[in-house]
Amino acid sequence: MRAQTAVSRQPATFRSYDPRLEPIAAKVLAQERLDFNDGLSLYGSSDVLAVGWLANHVRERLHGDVTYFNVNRHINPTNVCVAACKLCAFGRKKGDPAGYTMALEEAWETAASGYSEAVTEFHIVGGLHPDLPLEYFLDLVRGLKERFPQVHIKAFTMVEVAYLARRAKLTIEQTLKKLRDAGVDSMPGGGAEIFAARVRSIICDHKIDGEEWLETARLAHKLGFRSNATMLYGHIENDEDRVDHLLKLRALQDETGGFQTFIPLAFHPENTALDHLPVTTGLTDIRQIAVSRLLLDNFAHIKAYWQMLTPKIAQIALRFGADDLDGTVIEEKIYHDAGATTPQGMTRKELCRLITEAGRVPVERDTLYHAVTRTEDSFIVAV
Ligand code: V47
Repeated sequence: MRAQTAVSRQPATFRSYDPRLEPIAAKVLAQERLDFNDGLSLYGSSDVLAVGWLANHVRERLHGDVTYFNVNRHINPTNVCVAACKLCAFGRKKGDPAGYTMALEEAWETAASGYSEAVTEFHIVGGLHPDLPLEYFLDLVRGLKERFPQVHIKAFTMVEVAYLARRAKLTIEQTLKKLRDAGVDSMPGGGAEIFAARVRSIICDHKIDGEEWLETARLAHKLGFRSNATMLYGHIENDEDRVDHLLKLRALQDETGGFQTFIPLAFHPENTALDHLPVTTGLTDIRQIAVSRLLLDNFAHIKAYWQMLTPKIAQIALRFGADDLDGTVIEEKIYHDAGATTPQGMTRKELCRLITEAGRVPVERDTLYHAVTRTEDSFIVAV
């Protein structure tokens, strides 16, 4: 993909009042890999603009001004969940009146509503339901493929895959193959949270541990799935935990090359068991985008997920290392249950305006980052 003329590029000279950033800048400009201590210095520096300059340098080297978005719809088939993660405001115990589970027909109908925006991706995640068998999810995916054969199905986090495998008494590999045969095309990045065991045992004690998350992603990549990766920040983790998380993802990416996009997710405390924690600030969010871009030198894309960051911060992130805004995201639930005040969806036009006003060039993509060209009545050729 070629960027348009680089009228919006930054000046070529790095400057910082923080001497700790000088050796890091030298490495970044020479395209050398940053290490653990560099990561700590990037988190610790008060010169966030200089950190952002470096991240933007890498972003423009990789993508020029191109900024990706897609037209997607979220489907959350159930919020019933055996886990009781302190970080989560979405999950409900079985029997809770606020719990829901969609009948298959209902899930397919949900997929169809909003389809006029010519959705190219269904993003499907949900709770770890104690009774729904693997067959329910296979039927769900098969039914979607039958009805919407051209829509890419990005479904089930590594946590869900591991849980489905355990319940079906299958190996992870067998489960992944069944999901693939049913029509799952790729996998979203959720459930990674923070890999550090100390933090994980507090915020999401009931989930698979970090090693299992990474192993499930490894197996998925070996079977040919592409997936994303996330990191939940802004709760009880420290800078070491964040750097550790990013470097573990980088090491796996060196091995498999299967990750497409990294998405830092800011913790939203409202309605969670951690609601005494403050929400993240704008600079923390922006710095997280920048550090991710700099440490994850083998990830093609860094996503500023506007639903979580707010459109305003996500727009600024486009000049701090991010090259992707995610999508129209019709009907987001997980963040809105945790108090997000952003709209539950945005139109293509609104996304393009955010990108253009940041001096970038909007490119609609499909899930695998092929450019999407639309005809007059809105369907779609991926090239
Ligand atoms: O795994 C849950 C996080 C994730 C809260 O792959 C919370 O393209 C903040 O993974 N505050 C789900 N975060 C969302 C996700 C995602 C989003 C957009 C794009 C992609 C992609 C993936 O949301 C969960 C968890 O890490 N989460 N509760 C909360 N209270």
